[in-house]
Amino acid sequence: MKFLLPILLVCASLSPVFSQTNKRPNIIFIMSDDHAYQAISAYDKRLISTPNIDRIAKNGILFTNASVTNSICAPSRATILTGKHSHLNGKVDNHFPFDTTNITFPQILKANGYQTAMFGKLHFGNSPKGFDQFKILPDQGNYYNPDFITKKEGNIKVNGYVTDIITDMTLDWLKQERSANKPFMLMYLHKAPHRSWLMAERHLDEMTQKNYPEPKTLFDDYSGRTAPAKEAEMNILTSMSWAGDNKVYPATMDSLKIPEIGFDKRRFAAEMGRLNPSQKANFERVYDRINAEFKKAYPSMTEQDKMRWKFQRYMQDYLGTIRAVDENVGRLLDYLEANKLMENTIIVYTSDQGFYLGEHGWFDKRFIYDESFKTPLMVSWPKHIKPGQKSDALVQNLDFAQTFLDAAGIPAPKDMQGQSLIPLMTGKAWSRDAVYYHYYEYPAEHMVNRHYAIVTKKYKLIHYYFSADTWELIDREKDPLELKNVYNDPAYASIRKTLHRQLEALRVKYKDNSTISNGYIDRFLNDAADGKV
Ligand code: SGN
Ligand code: CA
Repeated sequence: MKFLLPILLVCASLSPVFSQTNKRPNIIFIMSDDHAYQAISAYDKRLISTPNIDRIAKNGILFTNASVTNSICAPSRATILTGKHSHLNGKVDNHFPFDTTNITFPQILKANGYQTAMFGKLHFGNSPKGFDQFKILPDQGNYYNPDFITKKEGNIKVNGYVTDIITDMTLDWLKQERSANKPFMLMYLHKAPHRSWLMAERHLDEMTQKNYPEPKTLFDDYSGRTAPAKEAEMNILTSMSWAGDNKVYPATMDSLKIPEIGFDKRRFAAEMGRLNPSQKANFERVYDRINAEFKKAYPSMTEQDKMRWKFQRYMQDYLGTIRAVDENVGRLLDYLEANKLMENTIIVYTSDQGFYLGEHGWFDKRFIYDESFKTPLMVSWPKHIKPGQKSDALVQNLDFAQTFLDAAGIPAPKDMQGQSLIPLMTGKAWSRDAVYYHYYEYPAEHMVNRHYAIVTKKYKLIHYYFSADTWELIDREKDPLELKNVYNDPAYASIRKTLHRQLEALRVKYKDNSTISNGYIDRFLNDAADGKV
């Protein structure tokens, strides 16, 4: 054996399978929840500086036209894992569990020798398949002292701040559980910056003192588009809650006779109820001051002033949560650098969708207008992707599964619907003229009507259906703020015709022939009757 071992090792190193195994890259998929690209300095420096997230773009490629197929949490995650549009993987909305008979890319990687782990938010209503290890938040999860569902220890509660905890779990896994003999695929999935925007205690003082530039369309009156934009319940002034979101104390609301929006006070109480006494004292120190200032200012505020005040409060808290995401991404990158794990690791930073930061007067997502249709995406892989690149290619969350399988040298199942981004990222031929979008979750919170659409670099052709039946055509070059529907403008007659033809072709290509999908409405009404929604 003493003599045999070196021979075996030499033979093994010459065997193509072994050497290929050795070269297979690690994959680290970092995804935040509701992280708008406007809130990443690699895209836009006006709101916040995110030096650590930006490191990934500097080391690799930044996509300026990345988008999702259905701008809402669990459906986006299902599309990422399956490489299929919502109508085929079945996860059209947030309400019902993911169908675990779907084949996901982590299952395929694991079966092909990858070590796999997931930490953070999944939001599927069930546990992920294909993972050697996972610790996931139940449902949306909580910012403070969160519970986790774990593969090996059952349900646990961890004290502290969620973004730090998810990172600790991720680093612990890299240090203690990662096998040196296998490539790994790690999903590091933040809850932040999802609503209700509770930042880490250490950022409270700094982040609640700032003032932010307003977007040009903060006071959009929705007159240039068809009915769904106006009907949506996403306007900061009229739908963002005073207590639950903006942290106006219920007692302050009572003293000023401010009516509740939604389950305003109950949501606030639920959030604060999770804090331990020292966390609570820290929040109160800061929010006492804000409440005192607000009490003085409120009586003379116009409706416009209220909108402006709520926008600033929203930005302080939302961006506050991103400070911890950026710091923690930095901790992970530092560890990878220090342990020589950068070179052959594909690192992705993205979000499950974009988010409105006051554009069109909105918060939340769901619509196909740019800020929520597009999503941040940057990828580094030093051995293969030249640093400092920018791409405006029409890439989507639909493409991840095939990209990762391609990088690992594994053929993708024929029924996956995306396109590997490896050729595009490594300077080879890649093309796509248009992408397809379909949003379903209606009637539901925020009341964004169902719609499907085709998007090219120049245009969007959108069909709102269900409670509306309207078409919109947006000229992305002439109208980048997306304020004007030109569907009925005779100057666009021939473009409209072409886009209709292309949209029908895309629906055939992606096998989407339904508008009312998958019994959603019946399930929704049943749940509503049972008081579940
Ligand atoms: C919660 C939020 C909504 C948000 C959905 C979906 N309301 O219900 O504002 O749109 O999640 O978000 S809250 O009052 O509970 O905060 S997603 O990212 O999971 O799709
Ligand atoms: Ca989300």
